[in-house]
Amino acid sequence: MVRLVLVGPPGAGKGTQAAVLSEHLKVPHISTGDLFRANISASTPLGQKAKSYLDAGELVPDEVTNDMVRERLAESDARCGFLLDGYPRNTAQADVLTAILGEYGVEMDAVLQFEVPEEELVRRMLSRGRADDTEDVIRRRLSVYHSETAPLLEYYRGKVLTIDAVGEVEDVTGRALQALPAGSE
Ligand code: B4P
Repeated sequence: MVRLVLVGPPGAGKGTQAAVLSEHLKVPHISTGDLFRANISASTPLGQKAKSYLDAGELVPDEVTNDMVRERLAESDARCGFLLDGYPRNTAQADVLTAILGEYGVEMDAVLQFEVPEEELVRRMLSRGRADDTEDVIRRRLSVYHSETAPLLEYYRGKVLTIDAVGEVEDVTGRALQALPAGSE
């Protein structure tokens, strides 16, 4: 049983690694980006609130995101661990996550930080070509990462495991699994 947060700039491969790691570690993969995109595709009220923010590369307002995560973490499969991909994205969200986990009497085990040089991030996102992968929006998302999300590394000081995320997907997975605390699998 392990409770992990994945942090990294847009395009670092959080979603890619989270999918593989959740299989290895047998915990659910909870991606706020995927939850927003599913709600946008289904035109739910939540999706309608989130769409303009994703389109602009801005963070969706914290109250919308926090409520969505609180509901997801209340599901029974999250009782035995989880892998949070893309949440928290700022220190205010991290405070809410700490409070939610406190209600269950648990805390995060570790934060995996994926490091990739900026030119490689841009190359990956442009070749992926998602709706929010245009040059202007990518630039905005990178800037939001540096100002809003990078401070989480200080917030979670002592729990951060830094992974070199350049190279083949399976090599990055191997590095992440090796870095995890004993007993995570
Ligand atoms: P996310 O969905 O979290 O997306 P991301 O950061 O762009 O991508 P990720 O790092 O997961 O990269 P991926 O594996 O796909 O966020 C999108 C938007 O949602 C945000 O801008 C924001 O608006 C909103 N949002 C999400 N969470 C939020 C929150 N908590 N609060 C507020 N708003 C929130 O990989 C990228 C590409 O690289 C892929 O094409 C992949 O195939 C490729 N790749 C992966 N690993 C590779 C490797 N080792 N080598 C080469 N290519 C690789």
